[in-house]
Amino acid sequence: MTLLNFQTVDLAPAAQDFLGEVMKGLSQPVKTLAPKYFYDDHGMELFEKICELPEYYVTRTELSIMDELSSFALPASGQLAVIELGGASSFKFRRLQRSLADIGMYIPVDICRQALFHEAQKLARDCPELKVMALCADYQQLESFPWETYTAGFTPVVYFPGSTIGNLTPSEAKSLLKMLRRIVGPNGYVLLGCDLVKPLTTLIPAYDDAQGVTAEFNLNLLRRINRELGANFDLHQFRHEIRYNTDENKIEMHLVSLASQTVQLAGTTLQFAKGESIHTEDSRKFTRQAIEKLAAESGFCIDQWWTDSRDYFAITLLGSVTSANILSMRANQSADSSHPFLRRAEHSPTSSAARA
Ligand code: AVI
Repeated sequence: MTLLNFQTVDLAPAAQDFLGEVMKGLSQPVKTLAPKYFYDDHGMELFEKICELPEYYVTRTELSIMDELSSFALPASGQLAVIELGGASSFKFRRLQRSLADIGMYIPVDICRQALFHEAQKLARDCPELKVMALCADYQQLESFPWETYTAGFTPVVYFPGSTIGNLTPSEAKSLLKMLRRIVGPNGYVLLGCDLVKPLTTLIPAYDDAQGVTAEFNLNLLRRINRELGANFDLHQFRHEIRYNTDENKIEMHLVSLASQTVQLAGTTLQFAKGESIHTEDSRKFTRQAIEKLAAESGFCIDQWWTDSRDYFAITLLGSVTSANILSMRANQSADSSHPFLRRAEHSPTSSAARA
């Protein structure tokens, strides 16, 4: 059956240079591997398990904030076009639909073509009133995409949940937000999930759980390199390790070599000293000031900020810095109740503006 509300656009993103990036990362004095390579099929399954772990508060808390909002509207004219980065699973968008009023169009963006198109089609079938356009593209391709052609008449809102922004370096995060500012224009928004700084007694177990699922997720990267690139990593000779970098407020994931050993990869012999680590991921934790700074450097300001009762996670609505919203924010400081962004937010006891 043809769905009139569904279309796909395939920008055919270039295949990633897995071998080149692995070789480069493992040839440096401090060995690294890029976290984007965690997500093969097994890695995705493991990540889903992580999201359900008792120690991993991130997903549960983000969803609870969204549910608490119950219903909120943006001060936008017309319907919203929600553009979700990493939208191969429509799970979070379906929750967002329950809270955010007036969504007329949904554009999930991902490089995983098959999962993206399949999920988006299911959503279009379930929501006949919603226009769904699945866009297979990498982030670099988004800048030159003719957004106006597809979203004319809608207010664009980029949705970037899960604190995935925390897995980027500060300069990557800033470049991404600057690009998003250009995409959404002066009247659009970014709805950003950010994990917040919190005590280590909560943070460390979230990345080093009792069942060892996160350890398996980390080690699976070596398994993937063995399978796809023909390397011979012995997974028993590496250990998952978590470090907290207090200067940069970030959890670091490492794979530490348990012995002095060599590994063969594409005709090259890689040396590992006993105790040497491969740095596989950073997961940055934010303060409100850090997000404000990042937003300001990218041409945004915080229009709204919602957290949970423990201040573990924040959902942040970033709007363009325009004279109109600066005036509106000033007015908000003197008269909360008249603020347009709080039309529905007073339902949320933890909306910081509502608390102020
Ligand atoms: C995807 N990302 C937000 C996760 C995080 O918490 O940084 C990835 C993750 N790594 C280990 N556990 C979860």
